Amino acid sequence: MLDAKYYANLGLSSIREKVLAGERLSHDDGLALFACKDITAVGALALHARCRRHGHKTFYVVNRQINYTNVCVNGCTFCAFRRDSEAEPGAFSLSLEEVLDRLRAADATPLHLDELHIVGGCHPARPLAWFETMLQKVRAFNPHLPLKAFTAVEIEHFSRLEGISTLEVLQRLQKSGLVMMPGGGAEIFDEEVRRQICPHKADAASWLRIAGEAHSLGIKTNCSMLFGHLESTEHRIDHLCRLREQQDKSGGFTCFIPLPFLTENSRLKLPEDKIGPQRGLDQLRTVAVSRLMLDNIPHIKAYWIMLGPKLAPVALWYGADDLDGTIVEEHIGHMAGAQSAQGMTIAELEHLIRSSGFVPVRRNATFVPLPDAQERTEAQ
Ligand code: V47
Repeated sequence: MLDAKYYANLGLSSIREKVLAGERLSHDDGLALFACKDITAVGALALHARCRRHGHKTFYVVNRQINYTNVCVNGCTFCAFRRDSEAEPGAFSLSLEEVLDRLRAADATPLHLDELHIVGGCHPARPLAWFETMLQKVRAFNPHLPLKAFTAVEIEHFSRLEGISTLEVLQRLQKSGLVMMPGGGAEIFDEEVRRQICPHKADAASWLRIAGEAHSLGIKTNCSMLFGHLESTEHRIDHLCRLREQQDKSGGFTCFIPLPFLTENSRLKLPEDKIGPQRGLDQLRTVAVSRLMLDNIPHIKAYWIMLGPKLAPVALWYGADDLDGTIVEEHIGHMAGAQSAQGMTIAELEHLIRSSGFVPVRRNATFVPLPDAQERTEAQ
């Protein structure tokens, strides 16, 4: 499949050799992969790197997402989820009881959650103590449920609100049960693009510093990139290189999620050529290049909510090894026009993985593989 002559004709000989030898690709190699016309040649290299790490395993998690509020002080121009104040139509802020109700409802089904994923907007008036109590109550309800919550952006917001360091915020949340942080809020690190799409959000240096602080405390985190808006391929490669560099230093990134920008209800208006059906190819290529550039991050997620259930399984052949999970309720993508369902059952996820030619592996929030349902029953 990785025929030497074919790659030579594409001008990708040295990249092919590096991938086969497990060597690191350079910034310019990343650009060459974006410039290569034959997307299947790029995909085959990414598949090789994926299979070297994971074979044909594809991971999924039985999880529930809870967005506690969409009221946010950041005012990012791209974001269809956020509301500037409680008074705006469509604004919501869950009470502690409403958060717990969602958890109780999920627990009443046979799902047996292996991850609770909690994120929200940067609310102007919710103190850190509210979030500590929330984590403590969730932990009291189910001490075995891994809590994945708060992006680096929320951590910085709590630190500003409380006038304490981000490290102290992380220590307090960890004490209350935080074990893992989701990868959102990274958007695109380039300062100029960031100024246009999210000028008030934690900047690139802060986002990366907070990830490093979390890692130093033993809190694993994910990382992400929002792409397909104003950024160029250079900006994408720069973003991936900054994540790779941070990972060399602190080592706690578990999974990278390339998030294709969904354009509905956004104040950020894109030119026609950026929003057409050709974006599917760009999304697959970006998954593949991410796998090839991020040689030190074990997992690449094809997040089915944003990629859609048709493209996400194809992305498994382009370097991704994780689909995320059952989800149950999702707002961020759906308020931006995601056509996917709100959730998938375990059977649907496993069928999707098997029928795409892969082997499903159920995992928990920190990517520890779990015994499958049959093994669980037999062990009881
Ligand atoms: O931070 C916001 C992005 C992120 C849009 O860590 C958008 O396991 C596309 O980070 N179109 C939230 N993307 C989602 C996220 C995530 C999801 C699932 C799993 C994990 C994980 C993380 O979504 C935001 C932002 O980067 N986003 N608006 C949009 N219109």
